[in-house]
Amino acid sequence: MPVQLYHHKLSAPARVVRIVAKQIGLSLEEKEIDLLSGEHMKPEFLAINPFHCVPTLVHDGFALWERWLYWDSGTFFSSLKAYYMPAIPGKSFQPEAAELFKKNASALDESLKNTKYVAGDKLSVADISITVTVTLSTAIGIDTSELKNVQKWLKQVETDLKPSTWQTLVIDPANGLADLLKSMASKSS
Ligand SMILES: N[C@@H](CCC(=O)N[C@@H](CS)C(=O)NCC(=O)O)C(=O)O
Repeated sequence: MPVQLYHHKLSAPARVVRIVAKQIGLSLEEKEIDLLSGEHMKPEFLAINPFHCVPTLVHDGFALWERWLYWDSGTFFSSLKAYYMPAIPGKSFQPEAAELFKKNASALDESLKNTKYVAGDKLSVADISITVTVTLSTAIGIDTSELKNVQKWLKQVETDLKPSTWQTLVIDPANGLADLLKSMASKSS
């Protein structure tokens, strides 16, 4: 069964995969997704990749898009920073970035329907990275309590961490940063 690549010919990250495949001699069955007409938002593609982006590789029923640490750093935590960073020079929080963050959190929730941890059935660094992002968002006041799979997964990560780590390295510093940001943002209003 050939490796399938869902892509768009003008997509920069999708071209990276196509270039690497050529370099290593991997033949791909390329399937173009029409991003402009919204084909990536159709149920058929969402069933493959709930994050609806290209490039997406599929092999023998296994779908792979960006890895979780990359997603947290490039997409999820970035959307949280876009919400709160303007407060640091004393401006206000950016509500439209919070909306984007919540959309990303919903896609995470969708993915956690199928797996115990973000990357499968074992705790990984990606769970810890994404936990830090979600708990910081909660401390800052972005409500994701309705995301049941995310909440269940957070409880699991809390249980898995060594005693006291959750409080001292997850919750307390998140609240500390949130308090600082709120005081800076309020100075601007
Ligand atoms: N960090 C991702 C970015 C993927 C990405 O943003 N792809 C764009 C096309 S260049 C896309 O599919 N956008 C549609 C969407 O995200 O809904 C990666 O490198 O794979």
